[in-house]
Order: sequence, then C-alpha cells, then structure tokens
Amino acid sequence: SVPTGLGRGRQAEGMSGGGVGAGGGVLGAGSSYQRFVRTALEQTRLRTALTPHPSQEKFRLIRANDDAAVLDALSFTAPKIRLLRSLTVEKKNSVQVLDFAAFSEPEYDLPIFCANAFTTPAQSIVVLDLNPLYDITEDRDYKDKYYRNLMPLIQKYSELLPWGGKITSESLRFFSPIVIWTIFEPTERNHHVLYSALMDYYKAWLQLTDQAAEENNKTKVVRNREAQHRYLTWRAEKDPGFPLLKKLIGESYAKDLVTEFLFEGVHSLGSKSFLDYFPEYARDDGTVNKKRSMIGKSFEARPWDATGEFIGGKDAE
Ligand code: BLA
Repeated sequence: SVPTGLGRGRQAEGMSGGGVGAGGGVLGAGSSYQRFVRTALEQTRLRTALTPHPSQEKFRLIRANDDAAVLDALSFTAPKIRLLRSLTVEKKNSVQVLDFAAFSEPEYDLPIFCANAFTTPAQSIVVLDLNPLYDITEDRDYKDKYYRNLMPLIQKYSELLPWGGKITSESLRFFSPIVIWTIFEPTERNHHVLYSALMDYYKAWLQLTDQAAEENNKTKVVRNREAQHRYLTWRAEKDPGFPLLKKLIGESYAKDLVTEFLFEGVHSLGSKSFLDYFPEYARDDGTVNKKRSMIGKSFEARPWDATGEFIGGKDAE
C-alpha cells in the first residue's frame, strides 16, 4: 500500500530520476522526512484539532551555529494528545535527522509514537515504534490490548527493513514487538519503504488514539503519568542524538531543547529522578553514569517471534 501523495509536486525529492549518487540520495531522504512531517500533520488534522504547544514559541526558529544546517521544530497539543512534536535537521549532503513523537494525556494508556532517523551519505539509523507505556513481557493485558492487532505491521516490514543488529540492551524495554530498528544504505528505494512504514505506523497510532477511552480511575491515571515520565526521563538523559545537537546549537541550548521541547514533561509530569528509575546507572559519587548502556549491547537478531512473543532472553548477556 503506497501512501497517497507520493510524488506529488516537490522537485527536490529526486522522483524525476536524477540524484542517484550518495549525495542525491541523502537529499531525497531529507526531504522525505519533511514530507513525512507535513503529511503526518495533515493526517492528524483530518481527525482532530491541533493547537500550538507552548514550547513551540521558544524553539520554532531555532538556528544552528552552522549556517548549512537547518532545524525545524514544531509542537502541538490536541484532545487526548499531551504533546505532538517534531524536529528535523537538514544539512545538505551531510546529515538528515527526524525525531517525531506523540504522547497522550495521562488519562490514556496509549503507546508513545516514536520515529527517529539519522541519515548520513553512508547510512540511515532508524527506530520506528509505538513504544509501550508498560513492559509488555510482564504486562500481557497491555500487550494484547495494543499489539495483538498491530503484528501485521512488522510482518509487512521486517524483511524490507531488517533488524539493525546489536543495540543498547536497556533500550529494549522501551520497544514493542513491532519495533523497526534498522540500519540501511540511504538509497531512494530504502527511503521509499521507510516513508511508507512511517505513514503506516503513524496512522495506526492515530487510529488507536481515536478509539481510546478516557480512564477515570485515579490510580490508573497516576500510573500512566509515571510510566510516561519514566520514559521521558530515560530519553532526556540517554538520547543518542544529544552529541550532534550539542554540536549544532551549543550545550546549553541543546539541553533546553531536550528537556523543554523533545521530552517536555520530564520536569513536570513527575518528580522522580533518573536514578530513582534507573539506579543501575548510579556512580559511587551519586552522579549518573554517562555511559548509554550499563549491560552493554546485545540482541544480534530480532528478539520477538512473528506472534510478538519475546524470545531474546538468552542472548541478553
Ligand atoms: C544511534 N539511535 C541510535 C541507536 C539507537 C537509537 C537505538 C543505536 C545505538 C544504540 O544502541 O544505542 C535510538 N534509542 C533510540 C531511540 C530510543 C532508544 C529512539 O532507546 C527510544 C527509546 N538519533 C536521533 C536524533 C539524532 C540521532 C534526533 O534520534 C541526532 C540529532 C543520532 N543516533 C544518532 C547517532 C547514532 C544513533 C549519531 C549513532 C551513534 C551512536 O550510537 O551514538
């Protein structure tokens, strides 16, 4: 199912047969992230009313130290949606970044939409998922509620966008059985497939959001809020994109972007600290270990089977 709107208009997307070299491929790839953001927002507006998020004002016109790099930051709220935000970075013939995420209000236990792509002329590193709010190897009900019906998505894409190899072990607990974790050569074809996957996953998230019923049980709302806060705390501390953001906009602005825009809520949805949630990262002097992984990388192959059953336990060491 090729997404609608493909190839409509835009010259720079390389649909005309030009730009086949690595540079051209990256050019096409970058505009496809912009195109994804535009189309995803259009799709969202067909279903709900987006309001600019307060964080938008400070970061909308964010500029890189390097004139060749263009950052584009957009954030919104909507009924049921606490935060829908997007960051793209485009530096011609160099790097293209997409970081698009959507978080529901804590009255819903919806998965978190997560689309991250980092593209250079050599490769694209991609994570695309509906990150579960709860650990699905423990919480069968949550897994059944959301992922049973979504398994066809990964059946569709697992061959075209194969598992990217060993990964920070700690990241696995934030991933679902439909996660696309992949590294590929940035060809037009691969980016075409990625675009299609991005749209399929995002539409799936929109549909879950449409169907979601508000939770009235206070205890459950508190639990949802803390689960989202734990996720934000992880990502705000361990984001692999941070070194690049630091290079582009400076350390202090990069920190603000992470805590007040990308993972907004990390200072307001809860009061626990990173070490409260992830004590294994504590150093003797009480500070947070800067290593991304304490366990090391693992999971050489996709650790879920086709039914979404976790089978990766044994190679976790
Ligand atoms: C690499 N990004 C990675 C890797 C993962 C992710 C898993 C592989 C390295 C690893 O195993 O840690 C992404 N990890 C995630 C995501 C979650 C997670 C999405 O735990 C969610 C729970 N990546 C970006 C952005 C940039 C970026 C915005 O999303 C740049 C601005 C860059 N990612 C980036 C780079 C690498 C990378 C440069 C390779 C270098 C490295 O591994 O540090």
